[in-house]
Order: sequence, then C-alpha cells, then structure tokens
Amino acid sequence: METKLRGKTKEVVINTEGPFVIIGESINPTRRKKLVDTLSDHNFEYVLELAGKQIDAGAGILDVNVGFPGVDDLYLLPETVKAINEKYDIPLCIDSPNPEAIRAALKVADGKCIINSVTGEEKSLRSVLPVALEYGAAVIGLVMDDEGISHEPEKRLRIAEKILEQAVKTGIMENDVIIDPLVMAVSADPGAALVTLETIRLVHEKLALNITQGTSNISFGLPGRDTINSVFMAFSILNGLTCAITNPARIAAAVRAADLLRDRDDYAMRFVEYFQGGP
Ligand code: THG
Repeated sequence: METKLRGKTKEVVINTEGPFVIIGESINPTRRKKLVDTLSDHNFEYVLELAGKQIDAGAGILDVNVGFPGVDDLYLLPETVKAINEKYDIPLCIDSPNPEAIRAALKVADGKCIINSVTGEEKSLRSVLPVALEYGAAVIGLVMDDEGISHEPEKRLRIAEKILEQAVKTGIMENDVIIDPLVMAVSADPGAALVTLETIRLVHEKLALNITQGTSNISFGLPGRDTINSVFMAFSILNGLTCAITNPARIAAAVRAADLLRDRDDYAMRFVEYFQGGP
C-alpha cells in the first residue's frame, strides 16, 4: 500500500513495503513558548529554523500545528504553510482540529498534503472528508468516535474500518487513508502501549493500510523519554507502523536501524549515510 505525498516538486512515498517515513513533530507550540511568541508576532523565522533542522535530521514530511490558546488559526495556519513552502520543498502534514483552518491551509499549500486528522465522530467525518476529497489530500484517521477512546484494540480496529469505509464512500482512495491507533502516556495508563501495539497489529493484518502515530506521546511525564520512544518505535514498526509524527533528531538512528534489520535498506546505504553525515 502506497500513500504518495508531494511538496512543490519532491515526492515522498509512505509504503507498507518500504523504508519508514519520519514526520517531524517540532512545529507544535505545546510547551514551546518561543514558537507561541514568534507566531503571535507573525514572525516565521523560528518556524523555518525548526523546519530546516528537522529536514537535516531526517524528516521526510513536516507536521504543522499552530494550535495555542487564542490563536487565529484561520489566518495563521495558511500563513505558516506558505512560509514553509517558500523555503523548503517537502510535503506537509496539516495538524489542526479546525476543518476550516485545514481548508484554508490546503488552499495555499504546494503539492499533496496529509490532513491531520479526521476521527470516527460523525461531525468530524462529515466536515473533514469532503475537504480531503476537494484538495486531493491524504488523511490521518484517529481511532476514536462519539463514545470517546476505547481501551480495546478490537474496538479501535472497528473505528478504523468505519473511517476507511466513509472515506471510500466520499471518493477518497483507500491508499490515501492512514490510520493512527492512538498513543497515550504510559505514565497515566500502564496498559497504554500494549493497547496501541495490538491495534497496530490488527489494522496492519486486517486493513493493510499505512499506519502512523504520535510516538512521543507515550513518554509524557517520564524521564529517559528518548529511550522509551525508541523502544516503543521499534515494537510499533515490527507490528506494522509505517510512519510516525516524532522528533527526527532523537529517533532517526533507531528508525534507520529498524529499516536495516528488516531488509528495507539496500547495502545499508541509508544507515551508513546517516552515521557518516549524521550527528
Ligand atoms: N497523532 C496525530 N497527530 C498528533 C499527535 C498524535 N499531533 C500532535 C502530537 N500527537 C504529536 N506531536 C508532538 C509534538 C511534541 C511532543 C509530543 C508530540 C513533545 N514535545 C516536547 C514536550 O512536550 O516535552 C517539547 C518539545 C521538544 O523539546 O522536543 O513531547 O498522537 N495524528
């Protein structure tokens, strides 16, 4: 299964049979005061710095989230997308709970983006899927619905099936649906990682779709976050994860090693290149 994305010219393929794709997480104002301050001033220099650093560290796609209290995302999301597109040729993952802000961003974005995200909630399906169709975007489906977030992998799978069914009914291609099994902090719920891992396995086995996750969510509130994130990433990849919203500077080495060990890196080219040119 291939999900093809594009920047201005550069194509990036998320492929269930191919190397893992890192979606850089850092353009996200949560606990980044400098990003809130600069974005509030409509100053995009820091966003561009975060974009450049993540690309250098191995991101193939960039997540773009400008959500903070009081933000005018209808204005700021498209402006941020424009600023990134002007400087970097890379596909974007438009991360917002507001379908109107997503639409405004897609209207000005280069190439083919990912919408992050739609859920199994009726209102979300109704408002987001037509936007994906209109702009030819791929879409991340979060496995939660009007009843909330289930602790049962089977139930999360059923929501993934529902999102896929509605997307296809809307006219979106099956390979443009990427499922997010939901990663919650293991510090708050000791079973959280196992539920996500089993959901990944089920979605991979039953639907064979591309699967993503917000990897760093797993380690909120704990020390040694990079270690937790890397081990969780390795387990997730083995179960069928094909891309992740995560921090490339801290996890690309583990990801390149996973590709190498799974015979998805001919002659260890990417692995060796990473360590020769890398940090
Ligand atoms: N699924 C989908 N989209 C998502 C998430 C998901 N988008 C947002 C989030 N979850 C993924 N992005 C992040 C970004 C940053 C962090 C975690 C998840 C993070 N940041 C550091 C912190 O808060 O301590 C601070 C930044 C830093 O210094 O690196 O942990 O699950 N579809």
